Amino acid sequence: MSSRVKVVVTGAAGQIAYSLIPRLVDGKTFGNKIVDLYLVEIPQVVSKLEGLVMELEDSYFPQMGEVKYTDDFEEASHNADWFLLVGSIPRGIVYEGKKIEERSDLLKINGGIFVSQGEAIGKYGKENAKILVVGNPANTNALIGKNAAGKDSQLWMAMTMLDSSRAKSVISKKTGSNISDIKNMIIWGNHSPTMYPDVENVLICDKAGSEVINDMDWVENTFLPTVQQRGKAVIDSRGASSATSAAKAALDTIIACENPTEDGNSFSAAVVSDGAYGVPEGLICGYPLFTLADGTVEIKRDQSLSEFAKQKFQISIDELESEREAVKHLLK
Ligand code: NAX
Repeated sequence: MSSRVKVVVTGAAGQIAYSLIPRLVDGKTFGNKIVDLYLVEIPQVVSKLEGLVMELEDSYFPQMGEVKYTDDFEEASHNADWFLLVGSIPRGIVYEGKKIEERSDLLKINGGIFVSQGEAIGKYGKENAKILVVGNPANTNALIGKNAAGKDSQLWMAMTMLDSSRAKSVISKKTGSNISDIKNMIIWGNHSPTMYPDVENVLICDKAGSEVINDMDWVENTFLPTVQQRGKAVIDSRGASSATSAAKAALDTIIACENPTEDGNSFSAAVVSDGAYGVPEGLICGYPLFTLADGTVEIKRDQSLSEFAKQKFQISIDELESEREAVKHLLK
């Protein structure tokens, strides 16, 4: 295995990136590999990255390799192992004279960005590059990017790890168990309020959630809405969206992909469907995943879904299909 890893991060001057970037080079996420960073921003703010690079240099990170920054994604993408696509145009800002409120507008604007980034990744990224899309709408941005890249050897993921960590936290409080005793926390579907956090297949101190939590009223009326609306609750309180927890989730996704998954466990991310669990092929859908010793990431295929779970999951699948329909002009 190579002792260097090259990581490209977009949205590098944003709030998630400020928590994320230092921890990419702290010797924990990539172990003892030297981490080369290529930070990308839009032209209007790229100069701010000079200050961030100064801070990184001043922080004493023995595993930090080369650090560069640019507003040219193509330049950054050459031979990269990992792409963390955090940058996107958020809801609520004024873009080309129009306030962006609707998810459909968000899909259109960000869609364009992900076509060009996807093409560059397909052309210049490593054959086995891994791509984690954080910028929203994450699943559909990943769908567009993967399509434009056109390279099946590269692994495109949309981040649902934060949803999974939020769900673990709620379950640990409900059951009085430590968060590390909660495993196989699956987020099915879209990273949006339609996601389905699976309280039946989750393992709590090695016991199935369906045995430990015997309270469908709590599941339906407390657990699901709390997890599904947690992002909004953070925004309502902080006046800004989740940043440090989102950064931690991105790091946890990398660690989960870089290390074999222990038996019985899985981690959450959305990847392309090959029809698994009845999801239409090609959608980027939240699944339980595991990593093999050779670094391959696969969908865990032996989970059973109750009628209740199937019904909830279907709502999210339908949403993913309608998002795909909205961006079909961007798909090859
Ligand atoms: P910020 O607005 O603080 O930062 C985003 C940065 O991206 C900005 O500096 C902007 O200039 C940059 N950017 C925009 N377009 C770019 C492009 N084409 N190339 C490079 N950089 C570009 O947002 P932040 O709070 O950091 O959130 C980033 C994204 O993560 C948002 O889309 C947000 O909705 C999404 N989130 C996703 C989560 C997930 O679990 N998947 C959770 C947290 C977060 O809500």
